[in-house]
Amino acid sequence: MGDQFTPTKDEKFTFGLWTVGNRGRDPFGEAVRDTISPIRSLEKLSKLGAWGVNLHDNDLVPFGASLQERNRIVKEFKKALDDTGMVVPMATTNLFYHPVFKDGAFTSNDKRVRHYALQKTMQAMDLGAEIGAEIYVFWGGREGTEVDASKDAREAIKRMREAMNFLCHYNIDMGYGYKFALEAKPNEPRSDIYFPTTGHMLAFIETLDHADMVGVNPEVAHEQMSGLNFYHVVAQAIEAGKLFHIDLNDQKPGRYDQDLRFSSESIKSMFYLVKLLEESGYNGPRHFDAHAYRSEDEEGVWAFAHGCMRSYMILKDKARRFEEDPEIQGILKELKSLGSDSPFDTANYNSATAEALKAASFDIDNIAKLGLMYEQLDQLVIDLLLGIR
Ligand code: GLT
Ligand code: MN
Ligand code: MN
Repeated sequence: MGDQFTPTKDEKFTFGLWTVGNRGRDPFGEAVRDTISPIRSLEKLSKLGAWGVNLHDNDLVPFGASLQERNRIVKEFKKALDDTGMVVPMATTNLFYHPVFKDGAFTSNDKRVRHYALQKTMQAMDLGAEIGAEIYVFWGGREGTEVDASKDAREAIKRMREAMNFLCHYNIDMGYGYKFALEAKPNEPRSDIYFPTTGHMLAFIETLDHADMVGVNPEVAHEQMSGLNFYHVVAQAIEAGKLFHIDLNDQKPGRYDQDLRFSSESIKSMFYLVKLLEESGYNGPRHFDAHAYRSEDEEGVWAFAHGCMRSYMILKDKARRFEEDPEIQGILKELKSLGSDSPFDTANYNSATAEALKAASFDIDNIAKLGLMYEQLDQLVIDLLLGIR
């Protein structure tokens, strides 16, 4: 029996096939779970209340499959989508697994690799379009270096721009209408990855031929690996009109990319994130890019998937309570009205305002004495999150 936190398809929860399909392999040990087929994932996730799945080309069609094989797999998968009422809102390319990508894909020093990466991406875009994807993610996991002598970092940026421009043109040429979403990560599997944060991506996007077509896909773990405040990262992306997709998971500070169950660690940060997503009117998928602990069997995988969605639902409810809490709202109202009688209109510049502002006197010693009630406010949030409010 469900409760008020039981997910429904209206929430637009999605999982990468690679997430529930993660077999627990790590650099020190073999797989601990059997493969879960894409069709089984669709069935199980649909029953749990998810809206859809996302995939890399090779999560569905094995590397090197014949055309005939590919078409058979796609046909069966499309039937399973219909049967389960699931959708595929996002697709992406695996440009990191095969050894040919050991020095990057779009930024490789070998021009043939750069061109092969474009070919593989175009084919994967064709596949995504065939199964209804509208968002296309680019995660350049291998686009980096260990040896900076090997590549001028400015050249790598230019190569990435050339690839993105080419693929934007292909998107237009084919009439696919994809929105491209660039995903940053600071390191792992490379020692240093180019465009290490979402902020770097946002700056890069503005230099592209079709900047409008391109936004970001921030991932909780990746920004937290850099010690950044994920809520601030996403707020900037939203404010710029560039949040095209999001990778939800969790991460402990100072570790490798853990891809933990959503909100299993940074409860307070994830509260502000969910509150932001819900209040901003972000209408895209709530995508989980995480995986179950290596200790788990298949049951544990479904418990993990359920847990990601459940925590989101709980935090969404907490966000509603925050909005309805008279004490919290009372403090916020006071904070918003601080100094509201200051008579200058600085939203629109004119020289008269500038002159008047330069001549004005401010009672800064008195202003500085004012306590801001942040201690009280933060404790109210803690009370709320810990369930006694
Ligand atoms: C890979 C990576 C993720 C990316 C996926 C999309 S693949 O699992 O760790 O962060 O979002 O390419
Ligand atoms: Mn990701
Ligand atoms: Mn990750």
